[in-house]
Amino acid sequence: MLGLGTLLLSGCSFADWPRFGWPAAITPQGRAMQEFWSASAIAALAIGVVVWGLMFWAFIVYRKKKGGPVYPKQTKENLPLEIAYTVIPFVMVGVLFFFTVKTENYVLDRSANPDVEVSVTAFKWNWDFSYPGTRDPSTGQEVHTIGTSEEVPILVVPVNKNIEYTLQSKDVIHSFWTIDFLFKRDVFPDPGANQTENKFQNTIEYAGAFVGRCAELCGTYHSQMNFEVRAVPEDVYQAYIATRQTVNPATGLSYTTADALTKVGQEISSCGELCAPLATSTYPFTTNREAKSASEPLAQAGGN
Ligand SMILES: [Cu+2]
Repeated sequence: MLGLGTLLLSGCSFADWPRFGWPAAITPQGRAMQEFWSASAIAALAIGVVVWGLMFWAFIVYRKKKGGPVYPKQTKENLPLEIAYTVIPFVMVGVLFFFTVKTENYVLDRSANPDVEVSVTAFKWNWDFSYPGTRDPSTGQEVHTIGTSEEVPILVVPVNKNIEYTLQSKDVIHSFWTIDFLFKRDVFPDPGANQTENKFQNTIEYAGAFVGRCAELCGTYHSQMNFEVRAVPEDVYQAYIATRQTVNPATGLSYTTADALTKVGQEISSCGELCAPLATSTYPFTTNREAKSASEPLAQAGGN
């Protein structure tokens, strides 16, 4: 316990400590939760060692001895002991509560001026991602990426930027869960009228494709509400957003998500897999409710 206290006081980072099953974090928010988890597990183990020690000490010292009495000495009441075993757990709960609130406040903290704002609209049964402040020349509205049964929607965001997600639903309650964020938030219809907290922020520190799911049972095709968060370098993100706001000469319409990613991938060759036109972390699931086997990626299922 003394060693643990010294560690806590020295401000040593628990990020490098054993994670005890906690997944690796890709955001500072996820890491804060991991540090709390690691520290809690280590503290619990330290207390466990003390408890096990006391147990085995009692087993050995007070074991039945040859020639001893049939019953050990009968005692009742031990006020100091009773106070100790009431106060100590109370202090432990207090410490856990303090660090829970501290971590939660950090994870839910929002800056007044996020670097990037994205709007997430859930509907039965897919996602509509849009970028406030942008303009799609074909529709005159914000740039949208809307998922379909054939195409998983991709939310393209930059790495190392503070991103604000604003969530709303068009119908029932859904839940926006990007697994690697280690964070999910229910998506309510009409958040204003329902007085639900529908914004959160984070910073993604690693480029990559991260799978997302709907985590609130929302009806028949709930399981098909998969999406992808594509965290890309800043220059790729800027090129992507710029491209989405221009007209694709090949179609006469504004660039779609897939076409824009393809174009940016050609312009910025280092983008590689991060500019793949379609989701790489998941794939569209079969909408056939009669299907007797799980969905498989199209390539594995023998092409389209
Ligand atoms: Cu849903």
